Amino acid sequence: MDVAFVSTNEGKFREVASLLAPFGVRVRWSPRTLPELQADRLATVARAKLAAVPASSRRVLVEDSGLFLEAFPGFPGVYSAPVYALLGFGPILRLLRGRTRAAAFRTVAALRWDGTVRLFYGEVRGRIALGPRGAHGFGYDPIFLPEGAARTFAEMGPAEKDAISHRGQAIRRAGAWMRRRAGPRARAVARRSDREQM
Ligand code: ITT
Repeated sequence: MDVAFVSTNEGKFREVASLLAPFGVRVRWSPRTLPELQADRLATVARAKLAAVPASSRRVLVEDSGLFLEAFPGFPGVYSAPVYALLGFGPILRLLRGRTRAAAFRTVAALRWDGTVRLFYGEVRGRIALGPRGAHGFGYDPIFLPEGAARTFAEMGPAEKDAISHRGQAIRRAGAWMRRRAGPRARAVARRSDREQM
């Protein structure tokens, strides 16, 4: 089974494609810019992105993610993409001097599947490193240390990040739903592809 993933972010696409493969879901990347509603919740933005994809696309996945700093509730949050694009990490590292470095990444994935719309959530808690480290991943990965880890997401390989990340959790939930929804035939194909990977 196939799903279109609409996003301008190639880093997200790579993660989503490898997260959905074990569920027997092939992901086609549609790198379109969708209008981003100004709203204070990821779920509202994710729903609005999905609503902007023409109804003729019957199986579509989008997601909205963000980094949330405990010291500054809601920031950069839904504004994570423009804050990163315009300012990078510098201001975040400066703002956190002398404050709690606790943070979380959150994802809300929105799926349209043959007329049904479903949302799936994921969160990983952690803290902001003192400075950027590592070369993997994208966006804020070099400054995010997931709880219990001594390495940033950018110091981990993709599989290690996927196993614990906000996106990993949300997209695996979406994959499990699609597999259940698609019925026994698709489940058999997914089992075959699992065996082929072993
Ligand atoms: P689309 O809206 O086109 O999907 P985008 O990059 O604009 O792409 P978002 O609006 O969801 O996506 O912005 C989320 C931003 O948060 C993203 O651009 C990164 O800067 C950051 N971000 C989200 N997930 C991340 C992750 O796993 N690692 C590092 N940074 C992440």
